[in-house]
Amino acid sequence: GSTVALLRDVLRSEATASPFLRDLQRALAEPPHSISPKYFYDDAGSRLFERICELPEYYPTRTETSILATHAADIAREIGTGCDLVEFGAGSCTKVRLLLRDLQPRRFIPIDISGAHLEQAAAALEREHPGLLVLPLAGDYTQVVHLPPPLPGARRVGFFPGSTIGNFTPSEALDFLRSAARLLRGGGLLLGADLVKDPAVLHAAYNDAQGVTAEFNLNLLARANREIGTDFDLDRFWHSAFYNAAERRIEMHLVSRARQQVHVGGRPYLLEEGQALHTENSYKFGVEGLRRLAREAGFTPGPVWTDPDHLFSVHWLHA
Ligand code: AVJ
Repeated sequence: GSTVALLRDVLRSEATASPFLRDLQRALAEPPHSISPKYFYDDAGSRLFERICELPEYYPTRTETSILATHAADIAREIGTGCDLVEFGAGSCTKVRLLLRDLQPRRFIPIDISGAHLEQAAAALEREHPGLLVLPLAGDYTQVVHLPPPLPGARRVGFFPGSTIGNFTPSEALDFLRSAARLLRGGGLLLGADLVKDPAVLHAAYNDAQGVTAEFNLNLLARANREIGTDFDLDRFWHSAFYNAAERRIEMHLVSRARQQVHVGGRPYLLEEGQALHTENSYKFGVEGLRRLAREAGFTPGPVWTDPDHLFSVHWLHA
């Protein structure tokens, strides 16, 4: 009996050693029923996100890409060549490619939570740019980042595109920017931020006709089934995304279609019909509001680049 009990305890503590399991249990057990969007990005989720970036309704990627392509020379003139470049949440390293020719960094350190995806992207980048030192770091940049010491004489420059800053609450964004300012002291941060706009445009971007965003959202449950042995029936949840104007954010939720029981880490959880698991916030910004936030975090805001329709903004912030 006691051997079995001991074994059960070991298995349980091993099971709860998974942060995903722990966070999912917490989200189901008590309000606020919310979980970090970082759990979207396993390999399947990273691939789904790449498909989102190509959707006709999802304007941010296309718009930021055109801003970076149009102003690369200008941006490089502000930043200066020869920096030690660090990207937070680099994914497939697509956007940085637009800057490399003009920026000529001495080294590129992409950080991403999706390790296998990152390794491939880093290897491809090194093949395309012989002479560029690429040092991929697999990990969660919302936790403490341990960077190698900066190259002698090179300023550290951060790159945080995609408006991923919008995934943080305002106070988390301030914390993140504060630590970034500390990490990048003497250099700066090139930051992409999505702008407040017509709610209909926002709504369409997170409710695409092909249902890729829905699949991306539901992948959180599929991933839980694959990795931590949960028993979610994906057909019993629907994708909800709407603009919360008061908070200036898109919210994504997974809503239970019926009263149902699910098992997470061996424990049962009862979900009511209509009960929502909040999976993501995507805050939208005003140019001035973002500069104010950056200043509060210890940066000195420099130039801002936008597109003609003012959909998206790219900020150079001196650290
Ligand atoms: C990667 C956080 C910038 O908020 O627009 C896309 C993620 N979620 N569609 C965003 C996302 C749904 C995206 N970020």
